[in-house]
Amino acid sequence: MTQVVSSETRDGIAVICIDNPPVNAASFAVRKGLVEQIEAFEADTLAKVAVLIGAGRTFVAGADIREFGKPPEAPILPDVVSRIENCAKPVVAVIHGTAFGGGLELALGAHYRIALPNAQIGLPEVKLGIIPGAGGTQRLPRLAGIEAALDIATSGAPIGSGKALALGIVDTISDEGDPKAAGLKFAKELAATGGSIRPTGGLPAPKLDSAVAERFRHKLSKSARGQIAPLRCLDAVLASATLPIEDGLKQERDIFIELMNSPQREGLIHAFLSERQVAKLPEIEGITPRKIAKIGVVGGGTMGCGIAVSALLNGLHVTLIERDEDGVSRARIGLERILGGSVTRGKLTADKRDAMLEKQFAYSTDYSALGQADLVVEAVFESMEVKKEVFEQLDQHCRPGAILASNTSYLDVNEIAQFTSRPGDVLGLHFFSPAHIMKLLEVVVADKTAPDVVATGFALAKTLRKIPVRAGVCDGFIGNRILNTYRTHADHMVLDGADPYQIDRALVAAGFAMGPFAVSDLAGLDIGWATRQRLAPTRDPRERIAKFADAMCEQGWFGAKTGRGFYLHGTDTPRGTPNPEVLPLIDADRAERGITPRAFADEEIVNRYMAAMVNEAAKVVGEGIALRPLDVDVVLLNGYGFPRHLGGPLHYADQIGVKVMLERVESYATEDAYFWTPAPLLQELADEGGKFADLNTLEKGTSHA
Ligand code: T1G
Repeated sequence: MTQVVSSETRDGIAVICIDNPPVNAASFAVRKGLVEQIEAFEADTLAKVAVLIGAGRTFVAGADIREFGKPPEAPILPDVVSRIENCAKPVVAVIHGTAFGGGLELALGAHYRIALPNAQIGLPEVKLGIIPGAGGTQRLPRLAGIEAALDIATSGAPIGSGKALALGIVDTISDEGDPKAAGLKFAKELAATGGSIRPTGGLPAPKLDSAVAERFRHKLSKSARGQIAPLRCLDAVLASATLPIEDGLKQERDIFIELMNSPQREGLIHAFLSERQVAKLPEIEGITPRKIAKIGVVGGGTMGCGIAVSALLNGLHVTLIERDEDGVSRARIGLERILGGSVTRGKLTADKRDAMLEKQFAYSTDYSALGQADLVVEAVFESMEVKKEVFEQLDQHCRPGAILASNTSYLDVNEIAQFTSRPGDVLGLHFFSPAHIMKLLEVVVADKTAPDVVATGFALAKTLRKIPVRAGVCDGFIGNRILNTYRTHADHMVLDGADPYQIDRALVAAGFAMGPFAVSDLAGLDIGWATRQRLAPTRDPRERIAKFADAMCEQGWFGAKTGRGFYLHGTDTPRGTPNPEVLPLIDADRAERGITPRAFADEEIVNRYMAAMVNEAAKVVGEGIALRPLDVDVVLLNGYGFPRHLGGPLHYADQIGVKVMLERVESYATEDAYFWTPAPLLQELADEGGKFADLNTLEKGTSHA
């Protein structure tokens, strides 16, 4: 068995190598091994300089997240970093891949740092609800200054090797190609010139500019939206300027431990691990996906263009089909607008865009152009008749083995599959708008979808750098089905007396990216209107459906795109200005129903909104539409602006307590028993004293349906 940390000394240089796949996380074994190897190096009179490298694709990506929540086992990381810093002979860290969090902190403990050109460094701890806990907030400002350290540590965003060099975080960028060669070359020169130790912690304290501190405090108090870690991180970094290093390190550790025990940390780690868990499905384990190099996209509207751009940017060949030449012209404009945006934002050079369009892209009005496609995504108008026409054409023109996917957001994929002679090759691929940016992809598995087609859906998501979540067939799949429920309840609260603006404010204060009415304005109020009309024929008479929203649509107010919705969207109207004509429409709806409006506290608004979401989410899991609670969490986090630090609706339900959630649902049910029918799974878990998290592990061949 290979040692997790090994060392090899030749010509006076000890190469200490961390080999803990996949990302060399600083687990207990790594920490212990590092201390042992540093001590051995110190004791070895033949070794003059030590080089610290990571095996495989990266240096150390951070502390081992899987150990969080367990009692820390000595040696803890801050002590390992100090041990390196206090080593009597020089230690050189060589960074390739990523040096994140504890990985960067280890490198800061070394006396010299070299980066390979591809290296990325960062302190992403705030994204996990904590702050750096092994000296990052004290040593980084001593090297790079307060402002740069604040930027890096409070945003959690990585920087590249060039910027790290400019900021003095690394000493040089090596073009040696591999970390060992780079380290040996640097160490030999160091040994030859008698280079000495250079502890980062011994550097003078950085200077504090109070204007910079205030700027960050102001920015973070706005952007943190309920998250504790970014502001606590600011406190820790600022302390580097005023406290001696030992006291600064102690304060950092105290804040770190406080945050490590916070529910926000649990929520953010749940989000991180769940986003990696969603693609692990027993159903596709060991199944080889089909090869995807050429894709077709049918429909050049917003969705089709977004999907085409996502595929192009990730190296696929794309043929886009439109109905006629006018359609092609519109698609061309749409596609070029999106790509133009990528060029403006510096994500793509104009040359690359031109080459991509020339070599990877084609338009056609003729389905026979899809003859060689490996997979086709249909993104046309949401009507079963239109889908039928398209899928019959695809069945006729696509080669055997090609995968036929629908981007429908709610239609029955089983029915769509029946329009072809090959239902095994059909699945839903539900992208979110804008499709070249949004990470979520619902992979909708119909009754007859073949396992290797499911596997290909997941493989395609990886190619497109998206987060795939398996969904079963039902109206709205996972996300839109749950959205439809909590959005309906937001309307109920308005009917009963809350105003839409209070609801939006309360939910933003709770950490949501946007409130439901602001979201509707952006998405287009006509979408909800169409859904209500579509569902009307099958609607149960007990269902409460607000009329004020229909009345708004009847006035032609579809939200942002028409300049008017719940809010006004004129170019010179301040953002978030309520449309003054909405409240009278709401009053009229209430009057017609004989409702005397009552006041809602913000807390009640949030509790009800969450309960509606959790209850429907529990139905979605109970019916097997989502495989596990974590799949629902990932969908709501990545497609619907659910606050990340709350971990997703079902993680949140566990935190509040399943019993409490059920009690809330039951108490609301006394006013509307139809809407608040408790989910059987919620009931079951509450009866058994269980948690949603208990259902997150799947055995092969099982489902919770
Ligand atoms: N600990 C344990 N496992 C980790 C890990 C970590 N830090 N980072 C990644 N993994 C696992 C991940 O779960 C997945 O496992 C596999 O590695 C590949 O990851 C004291 C407290 C490094 C850029 O926040 O940003 O240091 O699913 O699919 O796209 O101050 O992972 O295969 O079983 O994401 O190539 C700070 C988090 C920790 C880094 C690689 N560090 N990781 O991305 O692959 S806190 C981080 C990442 C800390 C100290 C503190 C990315 C990556 P599996 P992947 P990738």
